[in-house]
Amino acid sequence: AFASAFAAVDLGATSGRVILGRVGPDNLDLTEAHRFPNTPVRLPGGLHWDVLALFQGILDGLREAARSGGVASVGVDTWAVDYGLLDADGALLGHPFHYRDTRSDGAAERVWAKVGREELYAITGLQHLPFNTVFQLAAAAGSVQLGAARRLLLMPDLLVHWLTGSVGAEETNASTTGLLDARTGTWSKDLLDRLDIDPELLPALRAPGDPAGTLLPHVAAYTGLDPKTSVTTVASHDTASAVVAVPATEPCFAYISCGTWSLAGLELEAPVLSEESRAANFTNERGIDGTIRYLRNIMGMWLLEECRRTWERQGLPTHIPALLADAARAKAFDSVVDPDAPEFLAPGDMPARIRDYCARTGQRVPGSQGAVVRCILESLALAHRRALRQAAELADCDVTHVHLVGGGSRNDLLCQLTADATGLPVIAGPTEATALGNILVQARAAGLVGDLAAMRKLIASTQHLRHYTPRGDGAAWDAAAARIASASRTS
Ligand code: LRH
Repeated sequence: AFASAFAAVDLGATSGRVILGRVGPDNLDLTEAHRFPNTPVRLPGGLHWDVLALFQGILDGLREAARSGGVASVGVDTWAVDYGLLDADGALLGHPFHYRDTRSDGAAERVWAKVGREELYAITGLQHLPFNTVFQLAAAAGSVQLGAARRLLLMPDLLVHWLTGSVGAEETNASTTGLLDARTGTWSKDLLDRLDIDPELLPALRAPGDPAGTLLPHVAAYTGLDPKTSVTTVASHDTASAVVAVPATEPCFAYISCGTWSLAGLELEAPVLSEESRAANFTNERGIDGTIRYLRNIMGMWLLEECRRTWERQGLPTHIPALLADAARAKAFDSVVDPDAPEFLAPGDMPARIRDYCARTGQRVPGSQGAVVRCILESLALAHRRALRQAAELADCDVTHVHLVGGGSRNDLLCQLTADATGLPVIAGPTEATALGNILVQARAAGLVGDLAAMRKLIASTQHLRHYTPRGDGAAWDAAAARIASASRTS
């Protein structure tokens, strides 16, 4: 018997979902109430999120959830770094920018002129990504909108604000802004001051598990949910929620949260802020209960998603299972790319960019779609290997196996190649890690589950997991790793 149902609102880069989770002492069961597309919109001023369509999708999803029975509470997670600005009347100023918009190109240099690159890392512990909130704000400096802004709300906080009227900054996601002090976990007054960012813009922090208010009357009326339904702060950075749901039962484990991005790393008790860590571009983002997500962003399934969109425009086959079957049959180690090369970040003709990369680095140019997909998956497996080995070394941790969670864990070939490349057993699943983490934090706030270890035990005992053993072709992977190292030097 299930005790209560919790609604997880989980927005990803390509779709949003409202998922119902029923949590009991020995069961944890998910059903998808509603799924809706997340289609970014290009305007003359840049690439934006269609935040009104997203909010409407959430309302429709909550209405579906209400139809299927009682909802104890609601939690919201999305991707990191992006935000909306509110004016003095509380109105949204313009449309939130997509992190893949190019307006922050070159903004980092302006920030580093005020706070050096090394010092910025020593304070925030954040990996360098050109779209970190701190750089987006530098790109917006002097704009009419930023001038009129009284509040900055990160995406999940904005959506929670529209559901409840409450204002706050959830701390796992705040840790991706580049404005939080990694040691104290609070907004860095020193940074805000030196970067001329009005501290009043940033709301008070709140922690996963904190109450975030109840539904506004018009939200309750539209969805049919009880107006007293609470919204609970969850780990609103999707990756932080996914890490909650890693079914690890041992202290030192590696994880890869694999979706549009691959986030590969470790869970630590304290940040690693060394110069070596900065040079290797590892991040110290915050997890729940004071944990540190020590990881690096890898371009992830974005490469395949973007190839698929290109092929669709070109009238070529786009059925993913068929493409993966072609890739499984394609020749191994024909060509590899560095998935994190800057040219792969923005939307565009990804197959052409991959071919250009291979040609430029003197490798065989993948011809067929299957060859392109094979190149992507081997390149990701190599990047997983690189990130996990470096993380283990920098954090001085003995990794014995890898948990691969998220949508990418459905990709059999990627899981096997990751086991092969890392030389470690891979435990794949759950695919719905983010929604599960969102739901478990709500269930804990309701007193239904215990600490992080207990949550993970519940995941391990209730969710379907698959095991992959390395096939022992280590020498071939070593050679491929050496090849990509020299290719990225020449590219
Ligand atoms: C994954 C993710 C990742 C961030 C990126 C912007 O969805 O949240 O952790 O770096 O999106």
